[in-house]
Amino acid sequence: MNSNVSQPALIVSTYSRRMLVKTTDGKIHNAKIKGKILKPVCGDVVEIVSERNEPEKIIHKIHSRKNELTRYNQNRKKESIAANLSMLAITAGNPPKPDWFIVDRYIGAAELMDIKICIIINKEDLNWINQETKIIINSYKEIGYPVIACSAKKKINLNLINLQLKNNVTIFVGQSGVGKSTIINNISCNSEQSTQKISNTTSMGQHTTVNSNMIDLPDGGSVIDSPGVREFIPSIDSEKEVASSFIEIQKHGMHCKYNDCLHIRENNCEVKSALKGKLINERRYESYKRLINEVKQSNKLKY
Ligand SMILES: Nc1nc2c(ncn2[C@@H]2O[C@H](COP(=O)(O)OP(=O)(O)OP(=O)(O)O)[C@@H](O)[C@H]2O)c(=O)[nH]1
Ligand SMILES: [Mg+2]
Ligand SMILES: [Zn+2]
Repeated sequence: MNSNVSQPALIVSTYSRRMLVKTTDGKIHNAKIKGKILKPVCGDVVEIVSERNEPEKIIHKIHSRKNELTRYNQNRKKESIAANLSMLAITAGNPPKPDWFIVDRYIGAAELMDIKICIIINKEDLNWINQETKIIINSYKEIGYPVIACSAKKKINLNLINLQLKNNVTIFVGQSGVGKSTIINNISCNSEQSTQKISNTTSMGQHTTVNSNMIDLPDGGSVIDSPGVREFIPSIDSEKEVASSFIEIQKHGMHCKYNDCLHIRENNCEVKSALKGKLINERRYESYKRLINEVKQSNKLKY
């Protein structure tokens, strides 16, 4: 490559400000970011240049994003986790004990981004899927979300996951330890990309993922492995956003008496009627109320 010519590349791995990028010829390069303002994430298309005698490429521009998954960091600033996605694979497993509120939040984030959702219930081999869990799984199916129960360890139903992921750009999210990396390692081809990860010396635990990596799938499409720390929950900002992130509540809410009905204390609320008629799942409605309250509280702190 002529040293000063800019060319597009895809961000395939990030660890702090160190990056791996893939150029259109399929080659992977180390890259660093020019200046302090740009914050590229996995899935970003960027512009890179080479500098004379420098092995690393320089990232100097990020192309506009189709969408991005965001969260609040410790300083309550919104930051991007990944960009240009078409699917969120929300993973649960036991251990750790599933937190369905986190699952609902992720579903909400995907709905707000208008991307596909796949719910993955892993570690089936440990026989943790009891009656209560089955009812929760069914409630997601009833809303229309695909749910796949699988075992990454015993390689059960991984073909069903592959079918969902085909030709999509998917990020795996969920609590730490649910098996996101194990699933991804079992469904992705052992490409140069998946083996060439940025090495990290500050690893927090045995296998815990600390960086984001994008890996190609054998049948087309790619997956992003992300760290699953508990605080890695997506950002949802306003009560209106909460309402649109629970699609079954939004659907019934369209017929409420008041346009700005939040379906909590209002009269003539169709969501409340649907709840009584068991057309809306009680647990999901509780998640909805909890998220409304959280958003209210955090907005109070902002002002
Ligand atoms: N029994 C059983 N164990 C599994 C299964 N999938 C993953 N595990 C184990 O669960 C542990 C955590 O798996 P990881 O794939 O590292 O989990 P993760 O979601 O990537 O975790 P973070 O990177 O910390 O977010 C490992 O010890 C895996 O071997 C499964 O299907 N069954
Ligand atoms: Mg991991
Ligand atoms: Zn209402």
